[in-house]
Amino acid sequence: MNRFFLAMALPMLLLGCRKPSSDASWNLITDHPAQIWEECFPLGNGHLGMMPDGNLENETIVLNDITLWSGGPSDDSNPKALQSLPEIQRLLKEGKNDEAQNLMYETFVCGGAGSGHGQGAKVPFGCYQTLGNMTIEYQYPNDDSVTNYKRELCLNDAIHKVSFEKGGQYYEREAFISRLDDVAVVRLSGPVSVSLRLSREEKAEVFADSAGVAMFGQLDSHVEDVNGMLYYAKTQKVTSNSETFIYFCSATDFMCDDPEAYVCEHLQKAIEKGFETVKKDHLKTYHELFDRVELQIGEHKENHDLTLEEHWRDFLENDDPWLPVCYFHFGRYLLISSTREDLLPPNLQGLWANTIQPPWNGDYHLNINVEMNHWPCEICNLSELHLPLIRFAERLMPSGRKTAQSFYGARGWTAHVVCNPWGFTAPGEHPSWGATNTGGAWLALHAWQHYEFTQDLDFLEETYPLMKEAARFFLDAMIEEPEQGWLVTAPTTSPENAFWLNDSTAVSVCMGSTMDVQIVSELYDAVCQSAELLGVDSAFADSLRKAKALFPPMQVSEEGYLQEWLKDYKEVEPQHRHVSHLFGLYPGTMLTPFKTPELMEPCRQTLLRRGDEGTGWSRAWKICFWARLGDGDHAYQLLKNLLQPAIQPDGSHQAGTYPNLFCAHPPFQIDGNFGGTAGIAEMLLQSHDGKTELLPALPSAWKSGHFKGLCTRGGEMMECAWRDGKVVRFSQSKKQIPRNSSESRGTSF
Ligand code: FUC
Repeated sequence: MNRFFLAMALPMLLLGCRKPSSDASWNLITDHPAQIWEECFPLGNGHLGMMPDGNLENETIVLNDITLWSGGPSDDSNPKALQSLPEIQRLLKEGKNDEAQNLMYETFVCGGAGSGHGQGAKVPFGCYQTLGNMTIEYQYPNDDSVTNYKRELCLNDAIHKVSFEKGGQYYEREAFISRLDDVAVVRLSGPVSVSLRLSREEKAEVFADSAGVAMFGQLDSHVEDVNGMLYYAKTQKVTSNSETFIYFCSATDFMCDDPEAYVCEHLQKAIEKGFETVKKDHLKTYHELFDRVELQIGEHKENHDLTLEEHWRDFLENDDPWLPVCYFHFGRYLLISSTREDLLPPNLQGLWANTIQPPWNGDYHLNINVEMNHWPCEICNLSELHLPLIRFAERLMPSGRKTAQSFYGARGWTAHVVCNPWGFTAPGEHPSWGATNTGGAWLALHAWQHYEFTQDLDFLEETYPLMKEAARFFLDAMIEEPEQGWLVTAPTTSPENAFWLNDSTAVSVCMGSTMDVQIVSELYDAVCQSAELLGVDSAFADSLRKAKALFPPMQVSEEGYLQEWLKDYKEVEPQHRHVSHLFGLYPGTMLTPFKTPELMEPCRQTLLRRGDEGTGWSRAWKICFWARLGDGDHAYQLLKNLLQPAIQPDGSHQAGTYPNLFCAHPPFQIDGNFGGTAGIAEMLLQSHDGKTELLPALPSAWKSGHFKGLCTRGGEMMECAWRDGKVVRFSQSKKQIPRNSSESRGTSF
């Protein structure tokens, strides 16, 4: 364990920091077109997304728009729920969890179809959908064979390139999506003529004229008297001398009143500006975000032309650090590419989906996934990209209040597990996974975390109601369990594990799961601290403190691990992918070597019992846990497991990483990318225990390196260099508070 505490090292600070070389470029390179979607490199500007396959004759570019959702706002209340709540709670108090769960199947689920058991496209819940495909057909002057084919994504510039030679001619395709101009642009050079098509499996009318190709349609809402979402997409081709430029934009009526006007205006502006200016502005706005952080481990390879496959082999066989560092930068790239202040947070697939019905509806899952998507935001200096999630949570409040009232008779707001941009906050259709009601509280804690890292009191004041009302829900809804008189959530689950009741019946529903205790404790603390900082609500804060004193303590099982439930039940799946009861270790901050030294060994035992496997995101979470435990080598082991190639020789998919570096649950789910990025940062810098620690969990494989721009709670940016595993230089500077415009609040439900 290599812990270097800032407080003890002030003299070093004065030595200053020699500027490390920062011109390392991070390019994902391959020498062949993509055969499957998970080989295509993603482009995005937080609104529009593109994944070109780089094919020679017929190139397919999968298109996305982060706002494109089917479904619509629906009434998800269930009149039977509140009536049956006392009976469910009585059964739980009597230890009849199985009977409580059975009753919940009938009464304590959302009214209606909920998330449609993953088939949201058919029900009001809806799903995130692909926008469709752009197909570019290329006609070359000769049919000579192709040499020197290269397909690459430059993370430093957010530019995708395909280049090759054919018949003695050099061809290049360059693509990027501008954040500033909100258009995608492709530049094609070389003697080739191209024709363009837009297509979509359903709900699409396509119209082509000399000005370009437009595609528009309306998705199904499946809600009576509610119109489905309208979208409009258009591409225009501009030819000049030996180059062809393709401009593309799309919009929906979720983000603006008139999608067609939005698209035409943006295309026209960009075309008038011209490719070079649009590109210059793209680079400027992108660099402003991406260049905030540097990370380099070991010597940067001079050979810039190694393919991703070659780097990957070097990592798996020789522990070469290029791949994990690139994975870290790729995570920052994905975050910048998949969200922007005024729109939606990244969903289960970020903003990249190639189907009408993506896995799990491509939705916002609140029992780990969407939160994990945001773990890198603060530490990786992309604070403003946290705001779409926090605004999303604020927009959930009206429906969350109804859910609190109609299911629990409680004030405040709550949200459960599955969630969409239409404000779905009710329990899911299956109590075994859908009954956890700390989803809203977990989201509210993101507002507190944003404050901790930015120290922005205006922001805290603005978002205080989000946290306060989330806390109020639990003040009303928690009940006293009969044996110890502890205050607990009921009914609830420990996502998404089950336990053996009386050694024979597998049940999920319970009272006071450890994760709930931890989330609500941290929420109450955050509200009390906020109230103090803002000089408000002292009586309310007192009521939270009093209630918290009655929460169950953390309990250690007979076998030495942290108990997942109130009782020492045995898990149905001891290696379950969720490690919910370690929420307090990460992303929470209540279990630390400083505050709870006696619980560090039980946390370790919990992790050993869960094992080092699991879905992609589960491995990413475990990197973070081991980093918080200060065990860099174990964190590194999990990083290695996360970076296992997902596609097997027989074509099957396993947990790990796809050829384009997308995380494989499997299938592709972006949470693991973000969790892995946050985990790497957490190995290098921690700041949750009232002090800043440099290299708190440095693996022995990472002997030397430097980072710059990672952030701490308290609003500092850190720069640090190390050699032989020891800090040789560091410096810190104040971070600027990111812009927090009230215009970024977007559509309300
Ligand atoms: C949670 C996880 C699943 C999956 C789904 C989208 O429910 O338990 O593994 O990631 O979200």
